[in-house]
Amino acid sequence: MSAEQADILERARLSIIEGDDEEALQIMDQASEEGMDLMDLLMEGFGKGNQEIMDRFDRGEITVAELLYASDTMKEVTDEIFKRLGLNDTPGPVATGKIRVLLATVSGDIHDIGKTIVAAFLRNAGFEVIDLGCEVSVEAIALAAREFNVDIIGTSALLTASLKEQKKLEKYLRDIGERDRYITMVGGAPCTQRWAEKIGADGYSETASEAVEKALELIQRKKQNGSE
Ligand code: B12
Repeated sequence: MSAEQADILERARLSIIEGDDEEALQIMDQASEEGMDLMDLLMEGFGKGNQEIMDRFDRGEITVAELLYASDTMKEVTDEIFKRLGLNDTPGPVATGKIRVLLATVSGDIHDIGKTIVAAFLRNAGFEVIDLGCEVSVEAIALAAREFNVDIIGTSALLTASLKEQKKLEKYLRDIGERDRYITMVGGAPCTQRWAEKIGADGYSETASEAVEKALELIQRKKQNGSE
Protein backbone atom coordinates (compact mmCIF):
# COMPACT_ATOMS: atom_id res chain seq x y z
CA MET A 1 0.00 0.00 0.00
CA SER A 2 1.35 3.46 -0.88
CA ALA A 3 1.88 6.18 1.73
CA GLU A 4 -0.98 8.15 0.10
CA GLN A 5 -3.35 5.20 0.46
CA ALA A 6 -2.37 4.63 4.11
CA ASP A 7 -2.98 8.34 4.73
CA ILE A 8 -6.42 8.12 3.11
CA LEU A 9 -7.39 5.18 5.36
CA GLU A 10 -6.21 7.03 8.45
CA ARG A 11 -8.13 10.17 7.47
CA ALA A 12 -11.21 8.05 6.76
CA ARG A 13 -10.99 6.61 10.29
CA LEU A 14 -10.71 10.10 11.78
CA SER A 15 -13.58 11.50 9.69
CA ILE A 16 -15.98 9.04 11.35
CA ILE A 17 -14.66 9.73 14.83
CA GLU A 18 -15.12 13.45 14.21
CA GLY A 19 -18.47 12.98 12.46
CA ASP A 20 -17.22 15.05 9.52
CA ASP A 21 -19.48 14.24 6.52
CA GLU A 22 -17.82 16.69 4.14
CA GLU A 23 -14.33 15.38 4.82
CA ALA A 24 -15.60 11.78 4.48
CA LEU A 25 -17.04 12.46 1.02
CA GLN A 26 -13.84 14.19 -0.11
CA ILE A 27 -11.81 11.20 1.08
CA MET A 28 -14.04 8.92 -0.98
CA ASP A 29 -13.31 10.97 -4.13
CA GLN A 30 -9.58 10.93 -3.42
CA ALA A 31 -9.63 7.19 -2.81
CA SER A 32 -11.34 6.67 -6.18
CA GLU A 33 -8.71 8.85 -7.88
CA GLU A 34 -6.00 6.75 -6.21
CA GLY A 35 -7.68 3.64 -7.64
CA MET A 36 -8.52 2.26 -4.19
CA ASP A 37 -11.26 -0.32 -3.70
CA LEU A 38 -14.18 1.49 -2.02
CA MET A 39 -15.15 -1.63 -0.08
CA ASP A 40 -11.62 -1.71 1.41
CA LEU A 41 -11.95 1.97 2.23
CA LEU A 42 -15.23 1.19 4.01
CA MET A 43 -13.88 -1.74 6.01
CA GLU A 44 -10.30 -0.63 6.68
CA GLY A 45 -10.83 3.13 6.96
CA PHE A 46 -14.34 4.28 7.88
CA GLY A 47 -15.17 0.95 9.55
CA LYS A 48 -12.17 1.21 11.88
CA GLY A 49 -13.38 4.64 13.03
CA ASN A 50 -16.89 3.26 13.55
CA GLN A 51 -15.56 0.36 15.62
CA GLU A 52 -13.51 2.75 17.74
CA ILE A 53 -16.56 4.93 18.36
CA MET A 54 -18.66 1.90 19.31
CA ASP A 55 -15.98 0.74 21.76
CA ARG A 56 -15.71 4.21 23.29
CA PHE A 57 -19.49 4.36 23.66
CA ASP A 58 -19.60 0.92 25.24
CA ARG A 59 -16.92 2.02 27.74
CA GLY A 60 -19.03 5.09 28.59
CA GLU A 61 -16.38 7.48 27.27
CA ILE A 62 -18.67 9.36 24.87
CA THR A 63 -22.29 10.51 24.98
CA VAL A 64 -25.22 9.40 22.81
CA ALA A 65 -24.99 12.77 21.01
CA GLU A 66 -21.37 12.12 20.04
CA LEU A 67 -22.25 8.59 18.98
CA LEU A 68 -25.09 10.00 16.89
CA TYR A 69 -22.74 12.36 14.98
CA ALA A 70 -20.37 9.54 14.16
CA SER A 71 -23.19 7.11 13.28
CA ASP A 72 -24.81 9.62 10.95
CA THR A 73 -21.54 10.04 9.08
CA MET A 74 -20.99 6.27 8.98
CA LYS A 75 -24.52 5.78 7.63
CA GLU A 76 -24.03 8.44 4.97
CA VAL A 77 -20.68 7.00 3.95
CA THR A 78 -22.06 3.45 3.79
CA ASP A 79 -25.04 4.54 1.67
CA GLU A 80 -22.81 6.58 -0.67
CA ILE A 81 -20.28 3.79 -1.16
CA PHE A 82 -23.01 1.25 -1.83
CA LYS A 83 -24.58 3.70 -4.28
CA ARG A 84 -21.28 4.20 -6.09
CA LEU A 85 -20.82 0.44 -6.27
CA GLY A 86 -24.35 0.04 -7.63
CA LEU A 87 -25.51 -1.90 -4.58
CA ASN A 88 -28.43 0.36 -3.67
CA ASP A 89 -31.88 -0.75 -4.75
CA THR A 90 -34.97 1.26 -4.02
CA PRO A 91 -38.24 -0.50 -3.23
CA GLY A 92 -40.25 -1.04 -6.37
CA PRO A 93 -41.39 -3.74 -8.75
CA VAL A 94 -38.69 -6.36 -8.84
CA ALA A 95 -37.18 -8.25 -11.76
CA THR A 96 -37.86 -11.93 -12.11
CA GLY A 97 -35.50 -14.83 -11.54
CA LYS A 98 -33.70 -13.65 -8.44
CA ILE A 99 -34.29 -14.60 -4.83
CA ARG A 100 -36.11 -11.72 -3.21
CA VAL A 101 -35.40 -10.62 0.31
CA LEU A 102 -37.35 -8.09 2.31
CA LEU A 103 -35.36 -6.39 5.06
CA ALA A 104 -36.55 -4.12 7.84
CA THR A 105 -35.55 -2.89 11.25
CA VAL A 106 -38.48 -3.56 13.52
CA SER A 107 -40.91 -1.10 15.05
CA GLY A 108 -39.51 1.18 17.77
CA ASP A 109 -35.92 0.65 16.63
CA ILE A 110 -33.90 3.12 14.57
CA HIS A 111 -30.64 1.14 14.35
CA ASP A 112 -30.08 0.46 10.66
CA ILE A 113 -26.33 0.34 10.01
CA GLY A 114 -26.13 -3.46 10.38
CA LYS A 115 -29.23 -4.04 8.26
CA THR A 116 -27.85 -1.78 5.52
CA ILE A 117 -24.64 -3.81 5.48
CA VAL A 118 -26.61 -7.07 5.31
CA ALA A 119 -28.61 -5.61 2.39
CA ALA A 120 -25.41 -4.74 0.52
CA PHE A 121 -23.88 -8.18 1.07
CA LEU A 122 -27.06 -9.87 -0.15
CA ARG A 123 -27.21 -7.62 -3.23
CA ASN A 124 -23.57 -8.29 -3.91
CA ALA A 125 -24.32 -12.02 -3.80
CA GLY A 126 -27.07 -11.58 -6.41
CA PHE A 127 -30.18 -11.39 -4.23
CA GLU A 128 -32.88 -8.84 -4.95
CA VAL A 129 -33.32 -6.77 -1.80
CA ILE A 130 -36.24 -4.59 -0.80
CA ASP A 131 -35.15 -2.53 2.17
CA LEU A 132 -38.06 -1.01 4.08
CA GLY A 133 -35.81 1.01 6.39
CA CYS A 134 -36.30 1.23 10.11
CA GLU A 135 -39.17 1.35 12.62
CA VAL A 136 -41.35 -0.86 10.44
CA SER A 137 -44.45 -2.46 11.97
CA VAL A 138 -45.14 -6.18 11.57
CA GLU A 139 -48.28 -5.34 9.61
CA ALA A 140 -46.29 -3.23 7.12
CA ILE A 141 -43.65 -5.95 6.81
CA ALA A 142 -46.29 -8.59 6.07
CA LEU A 143 -48.07 -6.36 3.58
CA ALA A 144 -44.87 -5.53 1.69
CA ALA A 145 -43.78 -9.18 1.71
CA ARG A 146 -47.03 -10.13 -0.01
CA GLU A 147 -46.94 -7.13 -2.37
CA PHE A 148 -43.40 -7.88 -3.56
CA ASN A 149 -43.87 -11.64 -3.38
CA VAL A 150 -40.60 -12.12 -1.53
CA ASP A 151 -38.91 -15.40 -0.66
CA ILE A 152 -37.23 -14.28 2.55
CA ILE A 153 -38.17 -11.80 5.28
CA GLY A 154 -35.22 -10.60 7.36
CA THR A 155 -35.68 -8.42 10.40
CA SER A 156 -33.12 -6.56 12.44
CA ALA A 157 -33.50 -5.60 16.11
CA LEU A 158 -30.82 -3.94 18.23
CA LEU A 159 -32.78 -3.16 21.37
CA THR A 160 -33.82 -5.69 23.97
CA ALA A 161 -37.18 -3.90 23.93
CA SER A 162 -37.63 -4.26 20.16
CA LEU A 163 -36.67 -7.95 19.96
CA LYS A 164 -40.25 -8.91 20.79
CA GLU A 165 -41.30 -7.50 17.41
CA GLN A 166 -39.53 -10.40 15.71
CA LYS A 167 -41.62 -12.80 17.78
CA LYS A 168 -44.72 -10.74 17.00
CA LEU A 169 -44.00 -11.02 13.27
CA GLU A 170 -43.83 -14.83 13.45
CA LYS A 171 -47.20 -14.90 15.22
CA TYR A 172 -48.75 -12.34 12.89
CA LEU A 173 -47.71 -14.31 9.81
CA ARG A 174 -49.16 -17.49 11.34
CA ASP A 175 -52.40 -15.67 12.25
CA ILE A 176 -52.94 -14.44 8.70
CA GLY A 177 -52.07 -17.89 7.32
CA GLU A 178 -48.96 -16.72 5.48
CA ARG A 179 -46.12 -18.07 7.61
CA ASP A 180 -45.35 -20.97 5.25
CA ARG A 181 -44.99 -18.63 2.29
CA TYR A 182 -41.70 -17.24 3.53
CA ILE A 183 -38.36 -18.06 5.02
CA THR A 184 -37.80 -15.79 8.00
CA MET A 185 -34.41 -14.64 9.26
CA VAL A 186 -33.54 -12.59 12.30
CA GLY A 187 -30.46 -10.57 13.24
CA GLY A 188 -29.10 -7.73 15.32
CA ALA A 189 -26.73 -7.70 18.27
CA PRO A 190 -29.08 -9.09 20.96
CA CYS A 191 -30.34 -11.95 18.71
CA THR A 192 -29.04 -15.47 19.05
CA GLN A 193 -29.62 -18.81 17.37
CA ARG A 194 -31.57 -19.79 20.49
CA TRP A 195 -33.83 -16.76 20.11
CA ALA A 196 -34.50 -17.65 16.48
CA GLU A 197 -35.44 -21.20 17.47
CA LYS A 198 -37.54 -20.02 20.39
CA ILE A 199 -39.73 -17.74 18.28
CA GLY A 200 -39.87 -20.11 15.30
CA ALA A 201 -37.77 -18.09 12.84
CA ASP A 202 -36.02 -20.15 10.16
CA GLY A 203 -32.59 -18.61 10.46
CA TYR A 204 -30.23 -16.36 12.35
CA SER A 205 -26.80 -15.02 11.58
CA GLU A 206 -24.28 -13.00 13.49
CA THR A 207 -22.68 -11.23 10.53
CA ALA A 208 -23.58 -10.03 7.05
CA SER A 209 -21.45 -12.63 5.27
CA GLU A 210 -23.02 -15.42 7.32
CA ALA A 211 -26.43 -13.98 6.42
CA VAL A 212 -25.68 -14.67 2.76
CA GLU A 213 -24.59 -18.25 3.46
CA LYS A 214 -27.60 -18.84 5.69
CA ALA A 215 -30.04 -17.41 3.13
CA LEU A 216 -28.64 -19.68 0.40
CA GLU A 217 -28.76 -22.69 2.72
CA LEU A 218 -32.37 -22.01 3.73
CA ILE A 219 -33.50 -21.51 0.13
CA GLN A 220 -31.83 -24.79 -0.82
CA ARG A 221 -33.48 -26.58 2.08
CA LYS A 222 -36.91 -25.20 1.20
CA LYS A 223 -36.51 -26.33 -2.42
CA GLN A 224 -35.52 -29.83 -1.31
CA ASN A 225 -38.46 -30.06 1.10
CA GLY A 226 -40.79 -28.82 -1.62
CA SER A 227 -39.66 -31.46 -4.08
CA GLU A 228 -39.94 -34.37 -1.60
C1 B12 B 1 -24.68 3.10 16.46
C2 B12 B 1 -25.62 2.94 17.64
C3 B12 B 1 -26.68 3.86 17.73
C4 B12 B 1 -26.96 4.91 16.67
C5 B12 B 1 -27.75 4.21 15.51
C6 B12 B 1 -27.48 4.83 14.14
C7 B12 B 1 -28.07 4.01 13.02
N1 B12 B 1 -28.47 4.70 11.98
O1 B12 B 1 -28.17 2.79 13.07
C8 B12 B 1 -27.83 5.91 17.49
C9 B12 B 1 -26.94 6.94 18.13
C10 B12 B 1 -28.91 6.64 16.68
C11 B12 B 1 -28.37 5.01 18.57
C12 B12 B 1 -29.53 5.31 19.28
C13 B12 B 1 -29.94 4.55 20.37
N2 B12 B 1 -29.31 3.51 20.94
CO1 B12 B 1 -27.83 2.62 20.11
N3 B12 B 1 -26.23 1.79 19.65
C14 B12 B 1 -25.41 1.93 18.64
C15 B12 B 1 -24.21 0.97 18.78
C16 B12 B 1 -23.02 1.75 19.37
C17 B12 B 1 -23.74 0.28 17.51
C18 B12 B 1 -24.83 -0.43 16.67
C19 B12 B 1 -24.26 -0.72 15.30
O2 B12 B 1 -24.49 0.01 14.34
N4 B12 B 1 -23.43 -1.76 15.21
C20 B12 B 1 -22.68 -2.07 13.98
C21 B12 B 1 -23.46 -3.04 13.10
C22 B12 B 1 -22.63 -3.37 11.84
O3 B12 B 1 -23.69 -4.22 13.83
P1 B12 B 1 -25.14 -4.87 14.01
O4 B12 B 1 -26.18 -3.84 13.98
O5 B12 B 1 -25.11 -5.81 15.15
O6 B12 B 1 -25.33 -5.70 12.64
C23 B12 B 1 -24.60 -6.88 12.30
C24 B12 B 1 -25.25 -8.17 12.84
O7 B12 B 1 -26.02 -8.00 14.00
C25 B12 B 1 -26.02 -8.72 11.67
N5 B12 B 1 -27.41 -8.26 11.44
C26 B12 B 1 -27.96 -7.07 11.72
N6 B12 B 1 -29.22 -7.03 11.28
C27 B12 B 1 -29.50 -8.19 10.71
C28 B12 B 1 -30.66 -8.69 10.10
C29 B12 B 1 -30.69 -9.97 9.61
C30 B12 B 1 -31.93 -10.49 8.97
C31 B12 B 1 -29.53 -10.80 9.73
C32 B12 B 1 -29.59 -12.20 9.23
C33 B12 B 1 -28.35 -10.31 10.31
C34 B12 B 1 -28.34 -9.02 10.80
O8 B12 B 1 -25.23 -8.35 10.56
C35 B12 B 1 -24.73 -7.01 10.78
C36 B12 B 1 -23.45 -6.83 10.02
O9 B12 B 1 -22.45 -7.74 10.44
C37 B12 B 1 -24.76 -0.08 19.80
C38 B12 B 1 -23.72 -0.73 20.71
C39 B12 B 1 -22.99 -1.89 20.07
N7 B12 B 1 -21.73 -1.98 20.37
O10 B12 B 1 -23.61 -2.68 19.35
C40 B12 B 1 -25.75 0.78 20.60
C41 B12 B 1 -26.97 0.11 21.27
C42 B12 B 1 -27.61 -0.91 20.34
N8 B12 B 1 -27.87 1.25 21.46
C43 B12 B 1 -28.51 1.19 22.57
C44 B12 B 1 -29.46 2.16 23.00
C45 B12 B 1 -30.01 1.98 24.38
C46 B12 B 1 -29.85 3.22 22.16
C47 B12 B 1 -30.88 4.31 22.48
C48 B12 B 1 -32.15 3.86 23.21
C49 B12 B 1 -30.10 5.38 23.24
C50 B12 B 1 -30.89 6.45 23.90
N9 B12 B 1 -30.79 6.43 25.21
O11 B12 B 1 -31.53 7.23 23.22
C51 B12 B 1 -31.20 4.86 21.07
C52 B12 B 1 -32.32 4.01 20.39
C53 B12 B 1 -33.43 4.77 19.83
C54 B12 B 1 -34.35 3.79 19.09
N10 B12 B 1 -35.64 3.99 19.24
O12 B12 B 1 -33.94 2.89 18.38
C55 B12 B 1 -28.13 -0.02 23.37
C56 B12 B 1 -29.21 -1.11 23.37
C57 B12 B 1 -29.34 -1.74 24.73
C58 B12 B 1 -30.36 -2.80 24.73
N11 B12 B 1 -29.91 -4.01 24.98
O13 B12 B 1 -31.52 -2.58 24.51
C59 B12 B 1 -26.78 -0.44 22.73
C60 B12 B 1 -26.46 -1.94 22.81
C61 B12 B 1 -25.68 0.39 23.48
C62 B12 B 1 -25.49 -0.01 24.92
N12 B12 B 1 -24.46 -0.78 25.24
O14 B12 B 1 -26.26 0.38 25.78
N13 B12 B 1 -27.60 3.94 18.74
